[in-house]
Amino acid sequence: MPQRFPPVALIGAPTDIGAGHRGASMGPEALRVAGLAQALRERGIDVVDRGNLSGPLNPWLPPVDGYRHLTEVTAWNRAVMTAVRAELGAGHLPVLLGGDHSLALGSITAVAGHCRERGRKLVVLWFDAHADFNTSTITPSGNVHGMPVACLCGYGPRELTELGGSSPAITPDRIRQIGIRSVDAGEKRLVRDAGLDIYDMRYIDEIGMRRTMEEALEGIDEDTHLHVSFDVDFLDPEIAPGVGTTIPGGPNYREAQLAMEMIADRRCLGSLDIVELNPAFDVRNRTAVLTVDLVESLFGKSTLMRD
Ligand code: B3U
Ligand code: MN
Ligand code: MN
Repeated sequence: MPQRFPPVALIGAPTDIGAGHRGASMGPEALRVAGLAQALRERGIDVVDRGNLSGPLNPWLPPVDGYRHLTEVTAWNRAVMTAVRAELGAGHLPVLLGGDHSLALGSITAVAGHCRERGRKLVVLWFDAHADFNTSTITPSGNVHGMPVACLCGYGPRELTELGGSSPAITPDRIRQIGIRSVDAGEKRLVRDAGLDIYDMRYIDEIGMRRTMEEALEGIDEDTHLHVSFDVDFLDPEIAPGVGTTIPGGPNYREAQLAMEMIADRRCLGSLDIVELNPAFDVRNRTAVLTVDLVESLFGKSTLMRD
């Protein structure tokens, strides 16, 4: 039996407010042009595209007290949180089209609140080349897209850690990070202290994507709300050049597909972020097209063949 998905709501957040390069603001449109809604509809899923949220422009200023654009980042995340909360409340599956990864703060804060209210278990799978666990004192850049996991776990400015009221939004044991291969020196220490569950590229090289995903998916069942936060720079830059910060040595096409397919098999995807796609660095929209392909697998494209 193919999985029945609730209606999917696409929410565009066209901003690069937390990033170190301009251009992720064009991500939502690139995903639409690559046919995201159509691809999901062809899978029999109801899709409603809510269009784009609005928020402040990127003033492109240097960091203040360790943060670039904190006021604007907060405004965007409030908008994202409100939109994601509304979709979850209506029984929909929100898909956030970023935008840079700082926006995961808003979406995961909303998801965590929803799970708390409903007494549901939450697991976040964080696909990324980076741990995104910096704070204002250890960040090399001040860019908030390098900080959302730390903020969600309570390390950060009150504007962001208390976005949803209570802090922290989640505890580190809710998060499993996959594909990590670029962690800053101070960030490494903090990640270790917080006890984050990290399946880095070394681990994937050694035991393979299949066993990595089996471990990352352990304990996840149909009663779990699974949130996937997919930073496109997780992928190897050979196949996905359209991101601001390419880090060599990422998963190839088959490994990425397998990861998505193994998630689909669990049948508990509850919400999704697609972030850091940067069309300014892309080649003929191929990274957006690849991302749509992977999202189709996440929604069970190849499961049919095995049922
Ligand atoms: N860790 C670095 C770089 C970075 C994090 N996330 C992205 N880049 N995309 C930083 O600036 O925090
Ligand atoms: Mn990221
Ligand atoms: Mn990243």
